[in-house]
Amino acid sequence: MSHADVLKNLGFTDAELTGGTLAVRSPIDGAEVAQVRETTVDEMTAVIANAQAAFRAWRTVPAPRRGELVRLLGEELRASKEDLAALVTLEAGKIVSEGLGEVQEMIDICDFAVGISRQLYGLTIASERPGHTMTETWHPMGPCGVISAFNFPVAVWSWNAALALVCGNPVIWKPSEKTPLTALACQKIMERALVRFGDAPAHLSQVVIGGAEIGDALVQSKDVPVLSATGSTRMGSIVGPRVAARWGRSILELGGNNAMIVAPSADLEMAVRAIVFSAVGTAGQRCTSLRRLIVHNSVRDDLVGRLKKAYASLPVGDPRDAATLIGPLVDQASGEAMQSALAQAKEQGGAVFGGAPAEGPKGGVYVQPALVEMPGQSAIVKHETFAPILYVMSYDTLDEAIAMQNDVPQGLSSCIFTLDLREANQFLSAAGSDCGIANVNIGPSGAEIGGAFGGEKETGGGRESGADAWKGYMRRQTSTVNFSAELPLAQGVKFDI
Ligand code: UN1
Repeated sequence: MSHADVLKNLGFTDAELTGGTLAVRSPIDGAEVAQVRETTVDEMTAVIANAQAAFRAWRTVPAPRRGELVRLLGEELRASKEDLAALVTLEAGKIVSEGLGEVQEMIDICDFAVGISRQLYGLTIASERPGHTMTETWHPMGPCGVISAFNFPVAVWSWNAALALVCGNPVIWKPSEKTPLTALACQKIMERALVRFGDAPAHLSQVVIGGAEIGDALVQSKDVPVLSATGSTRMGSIVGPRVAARWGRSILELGGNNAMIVAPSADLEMAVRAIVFSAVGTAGQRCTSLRRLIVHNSVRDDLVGRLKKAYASLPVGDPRDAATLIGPLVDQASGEAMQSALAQAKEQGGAVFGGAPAEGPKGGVYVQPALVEMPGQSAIVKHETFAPILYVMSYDTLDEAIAMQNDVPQGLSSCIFTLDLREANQFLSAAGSDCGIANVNIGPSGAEIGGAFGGEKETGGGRESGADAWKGYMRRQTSTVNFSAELPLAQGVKFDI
């Protein structure tokens, strides 16, 4: 199917795809796919006011009824799965299976959120005073801003939107400037769900297109009480303090520098498969991508030999071809960042295998994934480069390996390959991995929506998806009700007038 057909199937008109100020290029071949209209900073005032108006109506709709909207969104996503996935491939350069997987992740969170819409549980609390009851209730917060990155151009919005909507909050989404079309397509899918729902307030779901100044309007507005931002640590270090300064709540999903420890007892055949998927999948452009391999000295040569063999035959190329496993990097700047990281790694004592430009459609940035054997965790290893570079280090004792795994500024995802129960549990213990995600015998990427997703340190501390992530989108209220004819004070305080 041509990309013109995909855009038509998703409901785009020619007028929406031409004449705008933002040129959209496909990483596949650098060709311009559309020129979309950008939101102006002046328009942001009305966007936020409209979200506030939607909030006043939506917050009183019963939560299970709000869940019905998200159920319909899930149905519409199922109906548009192939087209939206094809657009993800076109605009973000993901291979077909990963594009489909990303849309599936959206459907999964919708299903999850529908269930949550009937489980926004508070507490009944034992009061110390006779004739009193205490309860805790969760209420909607207000408009929720979502700033997302190019690499998961649609799923990140859905993790936030599905929960925010059942929690009673409108959503304003600022996607990456690199992937506005997928966001506009999601908005169209959402609008179909809204029509079927019937009586939702206008402006419950809005998309704003533009650069940092548009995002900043959300970041700075006290009328956007929840701000969820996914992207670089640099971006988060600006957004976090600004939201805090106006007493807003931020949910930050920033950089990762994810490691795998490979212990002497590891099933190396399985480890190789896990390493290759997590290090080169999505061309190393996931926040959960495997970037550091910490391998026991006794199995190092065997493992590195197997990896070099696997790396040498990986199919790089047009992500639309069924045989391709590694599509393009998102743009020229990414290619340059990769080459610069490899040069720094060499200066810091690394031996580079791979990493050269690869064949692919003209105009796209295609690279061979790189394996870099490092003498230790030098500066470049501690830095997240969004490209398929895997640094390999070795260790002798598990304590040493865990210390190395934790000795980076980021704290998103981690894993160990071992068949030794003691080692696995040490890795998962309080003295083990310091990351938000710690796995055993699977790689660090490809998390399911049932678990809380996010990480510590420079990863930002936010959590999306998972059992109680909904609490991040609601405010908590404690109520004490006196049904007696007395007025006893807590803590035995006497205050007779
Ligand atoms: C991201 O790269 O921003 O765990 C998110 C994963 C996916 C999400 C990645 N479920 O790899």
